[in-house]
Amino acid sequence: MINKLADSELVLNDDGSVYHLNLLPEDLADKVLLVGDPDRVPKVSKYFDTIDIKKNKREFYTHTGTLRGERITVMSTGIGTENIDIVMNELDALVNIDLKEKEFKKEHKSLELFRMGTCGSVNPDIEVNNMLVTENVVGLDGLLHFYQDYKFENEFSKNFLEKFPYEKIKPMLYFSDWAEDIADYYADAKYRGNTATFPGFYAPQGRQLRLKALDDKFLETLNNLGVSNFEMETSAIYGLSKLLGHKAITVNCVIANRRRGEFASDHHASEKMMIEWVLDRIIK
Ligand code: R1P
Ligand code: URA
Repeated sequence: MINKLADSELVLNDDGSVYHLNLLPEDLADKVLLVGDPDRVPKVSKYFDTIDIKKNKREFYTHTGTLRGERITVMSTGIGTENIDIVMNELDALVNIDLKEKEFKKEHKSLELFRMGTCGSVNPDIEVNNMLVTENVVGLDGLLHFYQDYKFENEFSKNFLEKFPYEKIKPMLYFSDWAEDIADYYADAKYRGNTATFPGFYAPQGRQLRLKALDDKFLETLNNLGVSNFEMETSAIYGLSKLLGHKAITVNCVIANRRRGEFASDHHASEKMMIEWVLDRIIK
């Protein structure tokens, strides 16, 4: 493996910060909350005791400070796994690459990553305004096909791959390797489930406005294969965390029940409830 990275591969800004996140190593805490919506960042950091760093570029907004005395970062990722590709690689570079020398550090550092997002349930019994922790994730987005593979199998993934009927979509399955620690943080989440991550919000998630989706029975088919909810980031977070040696766990607030056609009546209130719920649990 080449150790010294070329300027075109590890791109830095003039101040030495990583290209898209616009952060220096000292701007980042070891505990990082990942949220999709940039507007959610101040809604989270307003609970911090102090906010010491505020930086942004494009859709990536970062606030770092302390909460109950512990250092913590909240960062927006925008929508989708292609943004997570950037977030995960640049977060990892901040802790595991010497940015001045452009060389890999000898000691590996593992970050603790907490995605806090919103999702739609495809199990009619999973009700809106509740927290759902992702144990297994099915990536239907394709990002991880571009990385070296790793073999992961459990009962859920074997059954899913055996029965998945859509030939042109190539699923990749991952799981939270933090499963044993989930109990430490999120033991009282109402739901634990298997999430599917998609490269879009409409037809990829079976929504049909003026365009027809792949299959009218898409939601039922995936639910019958054990999928509980749909969103747009977790496969890349779990897959790249596994490959890069970080720990990640996703909690999504269910804001849509797709099978019953319901949407949370006040999704700002749902978001606030989720933020308070997560912050109370990840830093006690
Ligand atoms: C779609 O509206 C967005 O909401 C969900 C999806 O994953 C996608 O990013 O997550 P966030 O609420 O974190 O943005
Ligand atoms: N986010 C998604 O990606 N899908 C939903 O249905 C709701 C939130």
